[in-house]
Amino acid sequence: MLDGKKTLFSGMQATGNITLGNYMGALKNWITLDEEYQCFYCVVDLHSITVRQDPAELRKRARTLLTLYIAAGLDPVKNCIYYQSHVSGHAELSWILNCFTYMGELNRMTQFKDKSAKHADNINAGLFTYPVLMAADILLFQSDVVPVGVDQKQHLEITRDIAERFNSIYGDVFTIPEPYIGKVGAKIMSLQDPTKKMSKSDENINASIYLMDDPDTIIRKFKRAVTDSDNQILYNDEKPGIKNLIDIYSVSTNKTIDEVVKEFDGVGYGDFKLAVGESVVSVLKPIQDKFAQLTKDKDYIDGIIKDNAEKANYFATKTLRKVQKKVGFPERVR
Ligand code: ATP
Ligand code: LTN
Repeated sequence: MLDGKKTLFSGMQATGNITLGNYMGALKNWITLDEEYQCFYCVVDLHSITVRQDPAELRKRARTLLTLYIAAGLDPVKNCIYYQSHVSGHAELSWILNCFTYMGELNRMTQFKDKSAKHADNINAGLFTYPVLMAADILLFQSDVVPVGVDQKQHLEITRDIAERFNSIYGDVFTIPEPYIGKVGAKIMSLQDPTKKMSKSDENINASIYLMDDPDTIIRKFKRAVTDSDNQILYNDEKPGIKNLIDIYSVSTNKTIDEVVKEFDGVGYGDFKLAVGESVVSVLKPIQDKFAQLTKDKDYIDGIIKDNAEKANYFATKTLRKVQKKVGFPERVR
């Protein structure tokens, strides 16, 4: 709770080109929440360097991601959209929380296991303590709600555990956050291997739809999407490829799963894939147009970056000072 309104926090890494999975699992659910909540949406660039990055590329991607937040419909006046690296409280609180997190807890994190298998040559300490930084992001703003895709549920659980542990020692310092996971679209799967989640770090570009893909590319990728061959459009786990396409169509058109299954009863896979592709084009085209328009206005985006970093810093400092006092750091002399 901040200034009498419930608080919401979420973030994305600028580690690659943002995908339809990121959009449907996270970003789409962020729009329209600003009436009810005080919203903070961060580009988590500190998290990004847990995997080696090209500096110029990271800077460019971070700006693209921040601009995409706005292009997708987040109003930057009502929502605080900023870079994590511009608010030093994230790193400072993260250090403190590291001292309240057990190695055993971090050892259980599946994302750490996955990422360290993928980057066996660079299993750095930051990758291991990544969830603590994420906990700091969330707790710094006394967040009540955190909208994420289902893959982040475990990180939310450890955040709650750390917050409860801290509160049990020092009193009610942190709000205990709840995850907010959308019903449909919480896990969009790869178009090339529907048993794996669509991921921006997938090397196969045909496995993911990127938010910046042009209409022809989108249609082509859907046409090539891996499915079974029994040509029946049914929603069940034995048909992961078709199930994924039904999910995508359902999110794109705001129709229920039952409505979609009925609509495509007796239709062949070719026509169904085309319809899914077209529905996604109609969702992404307006975002792409808005993005193109926003990138032309450098001063406008710069202004948002500056103003929102100040706003985020203000709230972050409030929590940080309270925590520093609780753990016993000396008061600042004014
Ligand atoms: P990476 O491939 O670099 O691990 P990622 O594509 O998993 O990245 P993140 O930046 O880790 O993306 O996630 C941003 C947000 O998007 C998170 O809330 C995450 O839960 C959500 N998300 C990521 N992939 C999917 C997906 N396939 N379906 C639904 N939500 C997703
Ligand atoms: N770990 C998340 C990104 C992330 C995040 C956060 C999400 C970092 N800090 C705080 C929600 C709240 C990911 O990999 N998707």
